[in-house]
Amino acid sequence: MASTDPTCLFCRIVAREIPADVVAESETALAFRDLEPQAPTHVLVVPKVHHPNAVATGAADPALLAGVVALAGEVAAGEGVADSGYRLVANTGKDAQQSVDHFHLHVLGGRAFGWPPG
Ligand code: D5M
Repeated sequence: MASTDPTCLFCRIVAREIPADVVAESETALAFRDLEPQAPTHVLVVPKVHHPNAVATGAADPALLAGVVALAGEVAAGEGVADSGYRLVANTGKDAQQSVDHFHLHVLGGRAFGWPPG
């Protein structure tokens, strides 16, 4: 059953208990600027209910995962990086250095990225 976690940083941002620079919102997802930007555009897109990662979100509610991706696309267009290209990143688990246990898509753009990622 989807819910919110009062101890979760991103649930608290969704609840507007912690301030964030919100750039877009849908019925099911919120987009706000990352506090530690790694690119000229660095926005996080999160579902408004708590799921620990992308796969768990999709397993519980495929439409919600699609909604997060759709809002990420709107953010990229709004930031003017849709044509030049951008990166969607979903760090998942310890080795990927996921630091917040609430699914978030990083929308990174405005510069060229290297591959493979570090
Ligand atoms: O990414 C978690 C990201 O969350 C990381 O890039 C910093 C960012 N962060 C942490 N606290 C905040 C607040 N309060 N507002 C905005 N952004 C924040 P991960 O993939 O889990 O490493």
